[in-house]
Amino acid sequence: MLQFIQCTEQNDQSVRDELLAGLSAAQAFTSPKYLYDALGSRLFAAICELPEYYPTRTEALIFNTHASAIALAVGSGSTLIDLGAGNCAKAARLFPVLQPVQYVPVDISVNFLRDALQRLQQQFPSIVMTGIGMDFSHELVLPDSVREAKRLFFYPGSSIGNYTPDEALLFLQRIRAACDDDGGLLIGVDLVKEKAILDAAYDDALGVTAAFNLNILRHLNHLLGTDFDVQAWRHRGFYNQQASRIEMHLEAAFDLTVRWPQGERRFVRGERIHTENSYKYTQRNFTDLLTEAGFGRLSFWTDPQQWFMVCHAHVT
Ligand code: AVI
Repeated sequence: MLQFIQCTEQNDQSVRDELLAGLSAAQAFTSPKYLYDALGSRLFAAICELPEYYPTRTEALIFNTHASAIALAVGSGSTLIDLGAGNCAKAARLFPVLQPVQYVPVDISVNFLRDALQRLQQQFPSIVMTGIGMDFSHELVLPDSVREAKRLFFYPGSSIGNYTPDEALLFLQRIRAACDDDGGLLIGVDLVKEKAILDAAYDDALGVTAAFNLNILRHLNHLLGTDFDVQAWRHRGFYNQQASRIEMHLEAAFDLTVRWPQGERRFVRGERIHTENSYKYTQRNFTDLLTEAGFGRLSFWTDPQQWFMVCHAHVT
């Protein structure tokens, strides 16, 4: 009943090429996926506990408040495919509501899933569980042991916001392509709101988000052999209203040079490395995105302040 499958893994050289291209670009950048080494994942879990970071608890409130309506829209007996499952906790809370027949957590490495899935299998012995290691930001071709009937893709936490809208469209189209006619998507989306609330959520008083952002430099030192000195960089996290997105950057506190085995990059004081975007949507523009990707028959649930939304979409 319990199976683990590791699909393609990005090799070390392609990781290095991708990262060094970003660090050497005129406007230096890194992909947000590198925020999540072991410590980064723990820091992100701590962010989710912060009073300023409303998305996690608001989404949980929506799932609790609207559980029966969500169950009705989704229907039972699905193949629940949990993208970026981590400790599988969010999906597991929904098992009694969604009653899936197969649970398929997907994360970058199958090893992240082992402990959680073994525990869950004991708790829910009648659900077939198939853990998959895959970088689903690149491809979404699932192994044959994942049932094709009634695939329900689950993508909570507003992770869709970490893609640009163009990338988000491609990603949703890939999900659409992985579904039969009875497939669907259950997704959490963060909504546009007052700038002060968004600024605080990504630049909290305790400095946990700062630590999360700065930790990428330690991760880069490990992956690339760079000599980033964390003390020389400052966290910047703010809402860019024109672009409807949070931007996270690391800013050089003074002129400095970063070196790695075959190269170096000079940064002047105030120069930044762009580490993450987190796009915020309106119900209207997210509807347009879903429609363009091939989804319809949409249902939306939100919290009383309309800060966050959960959406279910059928394929069309
Ligand atoms: C994972 N992702 C949805 C988080 C977000 O809100 O964009 C990552 C994060 N970055 C800073 N705080 C949280």
